[in-house]
Formats: sequence, C-alpha cells, structure tokens
Amino acid sequence: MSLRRRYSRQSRTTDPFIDLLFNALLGFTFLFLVSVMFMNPEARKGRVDLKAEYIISVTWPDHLADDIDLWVQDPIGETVSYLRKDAGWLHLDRDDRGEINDTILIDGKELIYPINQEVVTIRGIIPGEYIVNLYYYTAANTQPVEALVKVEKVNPTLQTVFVRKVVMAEQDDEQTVVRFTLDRQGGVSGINQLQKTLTPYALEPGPNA
Ligand SMILES: [Ca+2]
Repeated sequence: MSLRRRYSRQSRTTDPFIDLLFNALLGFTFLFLVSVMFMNPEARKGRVDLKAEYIISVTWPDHLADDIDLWVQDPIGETVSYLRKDAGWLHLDRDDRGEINDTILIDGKELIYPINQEVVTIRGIIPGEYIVNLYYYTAANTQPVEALVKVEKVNPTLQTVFVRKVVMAEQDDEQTVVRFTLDRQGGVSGINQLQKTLTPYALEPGPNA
C-alpha cells in the first residue's frame, strides 16, 4: 500500500471507539479549563493568604519619599526589623523605603506602587509583652510625617485592637508607639506607651552619618 493511500484510508476511518475517545478527551479538556478558572478565585484576585495571629502595620502618606521603619520586639527579646526580617515568630513582610523601592518591573514594564506601608506579622503566640517602635530613617523634607500604626488580631475574625496616629518630627526620631501583652489564647491586654529604644543606632555614629 502506498503512503498516500494509507494516509487517505486513515483519515476516512470512522471508528466509533476512536470518536468516543476523542469526545471524552475534549470533555476532560473542557472540564480541566473550567476547574482552573474557578480554582481559588481569591488567589487570582491577588489576595494574600496571611498565616498570622496578629498584624502590625504602619502607613504614611503615599508618594512621600520618607522612609519609616517598623521595629517590633517579642517577649523573649527577639527583634524584627529590616535588618532581620525573621525573628522568632515575628516576620517583616516588606521594608518600605519611601519612593526608592516603589517601582517594580512586571513583564518589562515599570509599575509604580506608591503605597507607603510596612507590615510585621506575629505568626505564633508567645505570651508576654510586645513592643512596637517607629524609626524615622530618612526625612525627605523638613515637614513632619504623620504615620498610622495599627495592631490587628487575625483570628477568629479580623479585629483592630489598637490604632494610633504618630507624628514623626525629624530624621532619626524613634518612638515606642505601643506595648501590649498577649496571653496564651492570644488575648490582648496591658496596652501602654512606656518608651524603649529598640534600634542599635544610638550606639553607633548613626545610619545616615
Ligand atoms: Ca522602611
């Protein structure tokens, strides 16, 4: 049989079993595409599934080039900051440096992400006192910057347990914004503002010297 004839014979074959297989394959492909579309719709919207018990955040006005840093210490003295993003159960998600790292490259295009925000998560409960400090690392101008600090309890539902506006007057200012105590069940008490320095800068000539 010549190659041409064999080819033409095969293309005319209408084996019902092959038809069934082909239709089944089409069906499975369709189901697969549909399930991919509906699988985890939240993730497709870009929502982040945070594994955390508490979220501590600071935000300051968008588009400002000022760099403010969040420093958090846990009850056993572990301190998280941009210098150490994981300390015990504390984790700093992002060191926001004002405008410096607000531009990201996606598919070769530069996108501006103007939001000034730093977030520390407490991923597991160590009972005792936590200390939350702000440090004004870079002042872009002479105007004081107003920052908003929030402490949110994640479980069982998101609940704000502390919120305060803080004025950072000049570069190198450090303030204890809040201290709070967590019990074993994650309940919060003992909120106060007793000041404590968490940065090591006072021992050094200074980060901007
Ligand atoms: Ca920062």
